[in-house]
Amino acid sequence: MTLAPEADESELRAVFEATIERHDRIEPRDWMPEAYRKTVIRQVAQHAHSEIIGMQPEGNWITRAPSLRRKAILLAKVQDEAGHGLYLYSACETLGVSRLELTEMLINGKQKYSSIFNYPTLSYADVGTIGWLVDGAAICNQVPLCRTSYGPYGRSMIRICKEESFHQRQGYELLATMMRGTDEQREMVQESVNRFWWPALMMFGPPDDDSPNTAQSMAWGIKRNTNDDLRQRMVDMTVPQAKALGVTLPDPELRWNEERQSHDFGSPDWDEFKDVITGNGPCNTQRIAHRRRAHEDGAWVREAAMAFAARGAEA
Ligand code: FAQ
Repeated sequence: MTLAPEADESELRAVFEATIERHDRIEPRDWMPEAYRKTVIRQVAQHAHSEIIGMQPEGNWITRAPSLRRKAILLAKVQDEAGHGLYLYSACETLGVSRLELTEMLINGKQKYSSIFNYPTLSYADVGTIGWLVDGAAICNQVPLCRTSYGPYGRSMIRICKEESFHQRQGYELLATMMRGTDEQREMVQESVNRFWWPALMMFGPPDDDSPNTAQSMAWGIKRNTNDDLRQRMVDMTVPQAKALGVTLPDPELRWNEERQSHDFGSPDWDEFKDVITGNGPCNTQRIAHRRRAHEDGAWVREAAMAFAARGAEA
């Protein structure tokens, strides 16, 4: 519906609410409440930062990949994550904030990125585990986001999810290959899964009754599921895959619940989660220092590109 330019705020709000009610999209030039704009910027920026910081743990292994084939796969995957970050920064820019401002908020600690990327990658099995569990969690969380209410975010999710599915398959394939190898390789996989299982479940955010943003974000259609719903979906999806791989998920409370037709499982260490998201995880300092250094080292490229564009505009 098109409104006259003099439409007052209550009319604009009614159009916004009707759009949300119909599960339709809010587009960049539509009127939206300031709090909606802020929430989408917060979530999309955090998502973009995660993709960019998320290149570091796996990037750590590119020069030490065990074969040319594994190196080519890993390089392509890490480049995909960079692409995801860039689509998401572009989606965020449609809300009136620049990529430079977003990057500065990341390196100044004013915006978050996913807790998972503050854990170290200690063996090549971690490359497989990240693909299987971290990309697996990302897919569970992001497939519903293809229907998020903010148009540019939902559309960017469609391609990102296709690529994340491929990433998950390559992680699973790497682990399956190692599980068919030597005892030492099988131990490397199990040790890696032991370290990543709980942090992967933390990716879905705090429990619903401790999640300040979920209710409003669901009402606005920004989020389509709660944190606990998606965590449950991840556990139910992963248990049969773990069985097929031959690895044990490190949770003594994990069991099938016939009545709920779902798995019961233990609780992640939420104190550890809080430490990690407040900057005190094992690799927070290193990750931000690395990103800051890359940003500073790239200053001359940005300056040269701006000067070139300005010269083009004068001509
Ligand atoms: N890490 O009220 P809620 C990937 C914060 S996938 C850090 O529940 P919300 C692909 C939250 O921001 C990973 N912080 O918040 C890849 C809030 O703090 P704030 C990225 C977290 O937003 C794979 C506070 O806690 N995916 O990168 C986390 O409603 C492999 C309270 O929480 C996305 O970002 C956390 N895990 O729900 C790349 C998906 N959880 O901002 C490389 C989109 C919560 O008020 C390699 N995001 N917090 O200061 C979302 O779906 C949501 O934002 C949630 C959090 C579910 C993450």
